[in-house]
Amino acid sequence: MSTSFNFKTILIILIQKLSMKKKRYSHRVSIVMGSKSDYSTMKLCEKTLKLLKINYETYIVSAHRTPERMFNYAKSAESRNINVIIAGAGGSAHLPGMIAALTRIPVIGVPIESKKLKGLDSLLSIAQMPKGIPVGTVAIGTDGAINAALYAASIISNFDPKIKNSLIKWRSKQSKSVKKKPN
Ligand code: AIR
Repeated sequence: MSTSFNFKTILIILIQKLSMKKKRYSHRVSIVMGSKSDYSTMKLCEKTLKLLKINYETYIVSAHRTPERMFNYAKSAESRNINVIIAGAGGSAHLPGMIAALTRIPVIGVPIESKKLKGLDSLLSIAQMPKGIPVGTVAIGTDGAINAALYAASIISNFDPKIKNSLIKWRSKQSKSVKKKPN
């Protein structure tokens, strides 16, 4: 009787631990963007994270249009065990800087290519953060979205050997794909 009780207790504890572990690592990277119109760029971020087998979540959060959503999102990121935030925004792009101000989690900003200034406005808004609150800024548009995912992978690879492996493999595949001659 007592042996079966002990067995049951151990089993329950094991199941709880396993599910907690799964929950803890369910979303390593959080992708946010100021508008649905940014998704054609930011989906490359998702695609790259998928290739690297990194779990992510994706939301639309606008610093200007949904300021309360932004506040709640940034404030809850740490308790949701997010390791890196990737924030894409265009035009007067406050989103990455505002999120970085609200959380200690590293924020990578992706300047979205705007129609009017081709993303120069987004780039300067994101990169020119005054000292005190940093935002890691990548290139304008799709190159930036892909590099943001790779950069997030580099950060996570410091403490996760599986992601380290995926990243090393990804890089080696990339090197092998480059031909020695152009013709
Ligand atoms: N944006 C939305 N709220 C604040 C900012 N900066 C940005 C979006 C998008 C751009 O405004 O990130 O790149 C244009 O958004 P929309 O919805 O007009 O296409």
